[in-house]
Amino acid sequence: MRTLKNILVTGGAGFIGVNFIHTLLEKSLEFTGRIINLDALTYAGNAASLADIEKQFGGNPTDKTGLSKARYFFEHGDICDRAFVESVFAKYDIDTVVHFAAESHVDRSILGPEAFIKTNVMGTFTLLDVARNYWKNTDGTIRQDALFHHISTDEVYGSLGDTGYFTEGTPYDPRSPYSAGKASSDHLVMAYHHTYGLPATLSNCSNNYGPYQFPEKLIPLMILNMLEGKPLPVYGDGKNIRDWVYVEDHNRAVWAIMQHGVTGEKYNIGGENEWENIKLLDTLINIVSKKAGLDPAKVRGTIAYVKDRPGHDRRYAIDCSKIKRELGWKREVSFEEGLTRTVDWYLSNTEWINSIRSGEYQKWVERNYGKR
Ligand code: NAD
Ligand code: TDX
Repeated sequence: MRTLKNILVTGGAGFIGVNFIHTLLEKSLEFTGRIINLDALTYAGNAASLADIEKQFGGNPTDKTGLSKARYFFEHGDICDRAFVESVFAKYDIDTVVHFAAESHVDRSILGPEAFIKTNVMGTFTLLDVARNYWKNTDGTIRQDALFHHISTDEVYGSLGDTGYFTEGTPYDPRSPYSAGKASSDHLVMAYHHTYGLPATLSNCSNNYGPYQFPEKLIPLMILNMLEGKPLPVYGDGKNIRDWVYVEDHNRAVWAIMQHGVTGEKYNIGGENEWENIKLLDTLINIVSKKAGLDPAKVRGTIAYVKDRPGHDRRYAIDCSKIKRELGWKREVSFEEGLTRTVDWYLSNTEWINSIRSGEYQKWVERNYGKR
């Protein structure tokens, strides 16, 4: 088992990163080290999601009394900014990177691909190169007790027909600017492993859902639109299929890889839980209606079939037998349970939602950190 001390979490203010930090610090997954969250706070990052963590574990690294006990530090900045990333490695003596930071929404990548190439490709390159230099031994080799874990997606494998699954050996066939950028970053990670000996692992996960997800993605968007009586936009015929995994199950898999995964290996993570979008929406309508006292028939009446997403991948389905077999991971949260927890979270976190939807939160970021 690896002993991880100073973990740099990139994108720790985003959906999966926030959940990762909560899980690691609050559920004591045999972790006693420090977390350094490096995040640019784009529209998708939210420092408020970690206010409780900041309070309980936070500290200022320059404050001598804070340094001894604090286990959580926030560094605002861009992964493309080499000098900044180098300074963070040196300041905290980083020995582990778990790289979540990315532009993550497919629809935005179609409207404006540039930010995706910058962050997902150039940002990943910058991090890899800084890690390679920082972890270099005097003889030019790279220390092997460090780790760079890269978070990727099942979308790099392309689109499936009615049958079959993505395995770790499935050739890459990305079809959106988002997945092309992620595929590119995956190749860079493996290239740094093979060429320079960088100790790296990689995971490709299916669609996540759970608390703190930005309400542009299918599940939170639909929950909030139902509560606000807005139309529920379904792309195309609604029969595209995604494999859904609860965010905590994904993060436990990431942690298992970080502790026990073999460097140079990639691991698929999935929920073994395929749903047509329209059937998922039907289930969600039942749960939300019951909890919020809405009439499900009326809510169903607000479903609006809209123009399809260009190049919309038809089906994703992950074969995750490798991580189950080799690292003993398995999904713990059923879809019913996970959806119920998610709906409960969106019903009780109105302040978080309102600050995002009203634009107040971005104004706060600009006041505190300046415009990006
Ligand atoms: P998200 O969009 O919710 O969060 C991304 C975070 O990265 C934000 O906090 C944002 O501020 C930060 N960020 C963006 N650009 C940055 C930059 N240049 N420098 C520093 N920080 C920057 O994304 P998410 O859903 O939490 O996804 C996290 C990772 O997991 C991504 O790499 C994504 O590709 C991958 N992934 C996501 C899913 C999913 O269903 N959400 C599934 C599989 C893999
Ligand atoms: O309004 C909508 N209507 C709709 O029908 C939205 C936002 C989505 N959809 C469809 C498109 C997809 O078939 O629902 C499905 C899920 O869409 P998204 O939530 O946008 O996710 P997806 O495109 O599948 O990508 C997600 O999973 C893989 C994440 O956003 C990626 O970051 C991750 O890599």
